[in-house]
Amino acid sequence: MEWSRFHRHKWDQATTFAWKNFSSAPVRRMFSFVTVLGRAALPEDKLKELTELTQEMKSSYSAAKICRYDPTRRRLDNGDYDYNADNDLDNDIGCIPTLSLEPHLVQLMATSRDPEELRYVWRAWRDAAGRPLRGKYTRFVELSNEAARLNGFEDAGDFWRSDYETDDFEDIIDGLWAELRPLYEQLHAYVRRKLIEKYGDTIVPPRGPIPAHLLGNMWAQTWTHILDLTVPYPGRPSVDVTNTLRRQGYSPFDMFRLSESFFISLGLEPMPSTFWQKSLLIKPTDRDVICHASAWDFCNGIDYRIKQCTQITMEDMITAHHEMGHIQYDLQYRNQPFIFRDGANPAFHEAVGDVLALSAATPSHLQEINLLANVDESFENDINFLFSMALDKIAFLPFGYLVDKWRWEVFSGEISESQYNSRWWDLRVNYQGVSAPLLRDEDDFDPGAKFHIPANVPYVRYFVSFIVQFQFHAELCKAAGHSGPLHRCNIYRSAEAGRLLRNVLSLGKSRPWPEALSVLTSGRTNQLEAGPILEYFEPLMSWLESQNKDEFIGWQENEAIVLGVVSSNASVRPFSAVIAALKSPSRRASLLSSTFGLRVTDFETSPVLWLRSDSSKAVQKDGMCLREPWNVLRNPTDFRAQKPHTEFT
Ligand code: KAF
Ligand code: ZN
Repeated sequence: MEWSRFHRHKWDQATTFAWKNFSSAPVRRMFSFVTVLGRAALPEDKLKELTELTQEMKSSYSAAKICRYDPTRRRLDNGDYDYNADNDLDNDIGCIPTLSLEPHLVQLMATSRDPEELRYVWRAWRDAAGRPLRGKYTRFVELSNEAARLNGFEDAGDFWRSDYETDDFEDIIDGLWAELRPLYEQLHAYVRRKLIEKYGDTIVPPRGPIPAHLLGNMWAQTWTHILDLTVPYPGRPSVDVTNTLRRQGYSPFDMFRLSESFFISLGLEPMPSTFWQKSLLIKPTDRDVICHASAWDFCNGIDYRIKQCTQITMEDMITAHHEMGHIQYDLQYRNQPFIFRDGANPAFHEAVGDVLALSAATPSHLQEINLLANVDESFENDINFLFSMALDKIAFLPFGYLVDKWRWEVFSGEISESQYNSRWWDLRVNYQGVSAPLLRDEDDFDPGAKFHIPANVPYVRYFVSFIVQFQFHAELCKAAGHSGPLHRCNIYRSAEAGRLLRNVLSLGKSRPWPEALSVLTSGRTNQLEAGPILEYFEPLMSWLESQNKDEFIGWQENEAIVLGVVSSNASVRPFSAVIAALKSPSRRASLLSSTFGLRVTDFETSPVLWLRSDSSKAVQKDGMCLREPWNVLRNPTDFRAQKPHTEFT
């Protein structure tokens, strides 16, 4: 609040100038930033409400805990876990929710290979963290939009996109995704096949989206934790050094020191002493803290801190580099005027640490720092390495895109409150090709179970970061004199690479980001380009294509047999109801994940009710199998016996 008052005061002063006519471009640029008030434009009472709302959402998310999985809990006849019984997730007698996201659920999702347990955890987390936020989020959207409009933007999404200082930002993003989608689809098809080998084709549909609980991550956003199930050439040294870190007795501090030493090797800044004194690198046991990693610049030139509930894993070692990248950027632009002490755009800020991690995670570097032994540069080892990088960098892309696609549409009103969850799942299915492992409806609020939604941190920055970091990597490798394939490059100890990186970072936000890219590329380009990330993964792309020769690429929505069709104009939007039965519960649920906002009850005993707006794809006659986007169930007679459910007409 105090900051808002101060900001408004500065704004009052700044707007008295006819700054658009100033001759100095940097000064005009400064004014263009100071004269945007953001949420401080709201009247005091609403500003207070919005601030408190954000705070409440964040604390609620961070305090969420769930109960341990109990495999003895009641099951249905078909062996499916009976989630509706006794509401036992909420009030199970004797159950005290003790498991928190970090570290328990992160680890569970990463290591459990029991689909029932995974599905329980997946659901329980969304019940605990997402659902309670739904009402608050609706109000939050209203207030955010109001603030954005007071600043002259169309809505809060428009305001967020203005960070990128370009009118065709959405087209740029769309174009990049179109270039990368074929690679994603190849990875998706290959991983799906491996998951079928593990879990069988009743859980994983051969031509459908992948159930979201099987990918080793709570949001299916990166898939590195299923490397053991998917590794192209098993029986070779694992590029995941988690066990080695533990064996060698690494502490969280050691991991950050290791990361720091990479920065120093490039001639960049060491962390100031206050960083080591004041950072919180281990989760405290006596209170709830916001565990999601973050990096803080106290803007006084001395105090910089990281907060991270660090576990001894390779993933957290990479995250340590990521967070330290934020601090390094802060340090590099600290001599800029206050208003320019920021990333060229938000994606640049997210990219810095990842750029170093691209080198730090190479087998040759891990070998150099004694975390990996005997990896020769064979084709098979290269593919194993590239594949593990793809489970991180390529698997992430559609998620990095869709989170804000959802929010932009929510802010613009294109997604109404009654569609929050169903539209979320439309995007999840369409972009990621993943499906909910069980029924979702509009009492759920699955977007809210991802940190950045309650914490109100824009997300497309990570999508852009994942692209631009490969542009950085390519240029720094060139500066370092690297020859050979891009994925083998390691810039460790290259003063030249360090100098180039420093030149870009020290600009802060003083110039528009295309100019920063121009500095990076010695004038070759000032645009975001997918070329370098595609070049990096080219050997893997060819390999995947050959592996997927007989594979169905892409995904159709799940398979169903239609038992009946009913229509209605009674609800807010006209819809058709398709009564369908699915072969397995998980398929039935993922099918329902793209419903249209009506609650479906009694779904355990009755055939599934599937709702679609009438504008969408064709619906067929009773008793027929749907074709696109669904295909024929292999054994439809299983379901013929079931009576169509028509009480919904
Ligand atoms: C990135 C890399 C690998 C995997 C996945 C990601 C995406 C994303 C995620 O879903 O986990 N990564 C993060 O959220 C890392 C945290 C952070 O460093 O980006 C952090 C997010 C945050 C936390 C609290 C308040 C605001 C933002 N960002 C920063 O700490 C930060 C951002 C800009 C400048 C300085 C620091
Ligand atoms: Zn970050």
